[in-house]
Amino acid sequence: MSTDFNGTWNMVSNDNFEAYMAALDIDFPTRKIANLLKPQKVIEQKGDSFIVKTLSTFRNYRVQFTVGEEFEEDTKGLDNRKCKSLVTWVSNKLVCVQKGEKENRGWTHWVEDGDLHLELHCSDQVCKQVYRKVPGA
Ligand code: VL7
Repeated sequence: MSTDFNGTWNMVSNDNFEAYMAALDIDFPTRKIANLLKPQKVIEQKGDSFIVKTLSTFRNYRVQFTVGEEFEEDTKGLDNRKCKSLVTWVSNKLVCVQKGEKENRGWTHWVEDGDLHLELHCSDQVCKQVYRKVPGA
């Protein structure tokens, strides 16, 4: 049995997000707005099939994938790049490699003590986020 990521999760911490956005060439005013957000993750998982929605008052982002199947990702509304993305299980972590113009781009999700953890990396920057499950949602 792999980890169950299903649910609605609210952000409780967000470390180094601004530097991660700068690594993605996000402009200064957008970074200042985005850095104030407390996004929500809404995850729908059926086996190895996922829909991950990142929702905020400023912008929303949705990605759909199956573990082990490379897909074309268009980061529309974020840095607007195309990536060839692949998500795999590495023990109980969901590891995504986003191959494209930016080196060393990807993310890792896992559940620890009931919280959803996310590490986003690009070039030499790592952003660490934690989300708490919304009961009953
Ligand atoms: C998605 C944002 C910075 C642009 C707006 C910020 C809006 C809310 O890819 C992500 O998550 C994965 C793993 O859960 C699933 O897609 C992170 C947010 C990263 C990068 C770009 C700033 C403008 C934030 C959408």
